[in-house]
Amino acid sequence: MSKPDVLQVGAYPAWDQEPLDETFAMHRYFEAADKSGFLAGVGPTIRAIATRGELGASRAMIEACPKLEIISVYGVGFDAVDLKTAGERGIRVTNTPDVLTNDVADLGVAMMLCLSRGMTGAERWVRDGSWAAKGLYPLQHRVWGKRAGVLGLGRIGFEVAKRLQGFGLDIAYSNVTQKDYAKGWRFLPNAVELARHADFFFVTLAASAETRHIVNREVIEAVGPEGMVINISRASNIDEEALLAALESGKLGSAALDVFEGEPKLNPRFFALNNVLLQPHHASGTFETRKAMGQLVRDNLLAHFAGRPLLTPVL
Ligand code: 8YV
Repeated sequence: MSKPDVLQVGAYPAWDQEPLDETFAMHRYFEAADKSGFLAGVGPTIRAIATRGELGASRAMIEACPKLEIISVYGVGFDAVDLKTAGERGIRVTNTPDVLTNDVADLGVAMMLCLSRGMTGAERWVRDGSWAAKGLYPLQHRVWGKRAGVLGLGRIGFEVAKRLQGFGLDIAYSNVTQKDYAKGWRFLPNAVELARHADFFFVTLAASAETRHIVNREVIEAVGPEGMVINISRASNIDEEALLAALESGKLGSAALDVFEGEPKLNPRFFALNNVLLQPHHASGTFETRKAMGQLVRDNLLAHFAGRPLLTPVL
């Protein structure tokens, strides 16, 4: 029996690519010089799309594949998949939740600590000889005992809040609904009130058209000149122009960011700032987690083609 034809939107590590190649006829979209020509050529044979969270599957890509049955996303965020088009055609969609939740939460808390305590500058202070030449590193800001706001108490937001408890932070959250598992954390009804509460403002909600720029200028300025925004969700959840303006003017104290509009090409204004921590969208980027994500991508595809229930369906 011939292998199902799968459109591979982005690169995967060798430990994922090999089993995929063994089981499926993988068509490497990301390697094609003429992507629209490539899609026109292979699209009619494609039964599945294997993509990544930040790459998704556009309406045009889906429509170029008339036999498409399933879209398997390597990542928890499926905001780059045109769910409306997929839903209209009864195309299944899967993602890789849970396996990456703790890594993403770990990096969010690590970013807060690293930026608040000036750890990247301190590393340079040691390495460039400043410690010996100039003495003590400049004082930074403590984390423990301050106030945290978590915007979006889903899987990742919940794990972030759990970790923050260990630092004795006064935790509040905002979410579309109050969560009974919120363990005594204060519920605040919207992002602005949460920002007013927070010294550390975590953006952890799933991105969608409805959440675009939910962290707007008003919210950013409510976090304030002593506050920090930490984004481990999607850049689209924050008005990046307003964020840059507030960081440049001092209306926002600092920002720790793992995601950016236009990534991996950032707005160069970020590079002129000394009150930001910039990370390359690697919150789930550990060997252990990425191997689990790749396995889940494959297991969903295998389940689909075997007629078994999908492991982690979105649609
Ligand atoms: C993925 C992400 O690792 O999970 C997501 O949605 O954005 C990341 O954690 C990334 O998309 C993999 O390429």
